[in-house]
Amino acid sequence: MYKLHIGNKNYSSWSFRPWLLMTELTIPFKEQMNPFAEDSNWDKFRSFSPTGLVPCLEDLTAENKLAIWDSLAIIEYLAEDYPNVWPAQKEARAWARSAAAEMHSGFSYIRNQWPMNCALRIEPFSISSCLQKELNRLEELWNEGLSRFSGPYLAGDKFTAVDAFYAPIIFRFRTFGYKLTGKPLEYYNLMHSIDSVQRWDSEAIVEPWREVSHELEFVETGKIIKDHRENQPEK
Ligand SMILES: N[C@@H](CCC(=O)N[C@@H](CS)C(=O)NCC(=O)O)C(=O)O
Repeated sequence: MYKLHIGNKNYSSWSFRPWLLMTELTIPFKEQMNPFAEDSNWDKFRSFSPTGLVPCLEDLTAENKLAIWDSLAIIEYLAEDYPNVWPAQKEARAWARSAAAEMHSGFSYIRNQWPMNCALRIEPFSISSCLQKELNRLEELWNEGLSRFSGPYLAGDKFTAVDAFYAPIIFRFRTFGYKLTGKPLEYYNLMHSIDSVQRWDSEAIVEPWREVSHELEFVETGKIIKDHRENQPEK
């Protein structure tokens, strides 16, 4: 049995990856929500995660207490017992691993300039050339996977880890109103139709917490046109 430590569903894109993969592949786990603190998470998160970051997976069946920190390491750990984490075909598996690694270590402008916030809809003031370059690369990558492995998922006919890695992007694109066409649009719609994606989304917008640094990430990015959180804090 696993315990998956996650951060706020509204903000934590890294947490969303293993949570979605485990939920979609029906890998049993206990979810441990750790809301972000206003000042520092270090002391609080260090009780379960050596880096003080989420996500972190605890394997409760391991003889000695075993924590696996970092989303990519978590996914590889799960893959040792669940072969359907990655595509079955070797070429698709290599492509999926490369694409997941690219997201893990790249796309910094998308990740920093267009943060994940399930509740908000934003009109961006502008799109920098660096951000546009990454958006173009991302669409190229999605087009390649969807054509090469015939869809409807990025590396073939089944949801695998590479889809989990790109899942936060579909919330970012929705927030910033980024328009897709063709195969990437079909993929975007498919991902939004997945029950577990909808579950994360609906649980995100009823969270009671507002963490100031995450809320302020958008001030310089664009104009907030809608906030879907039902339980707005009292003014
Ligand atoms: N590379 C790490 C990134 C983890 C990460 O940055 N997590 C953020 C939340 S999405 C966090 O825990 N932030 C808390 C903090 O910075 O205090 C992974 O893939 O797990």
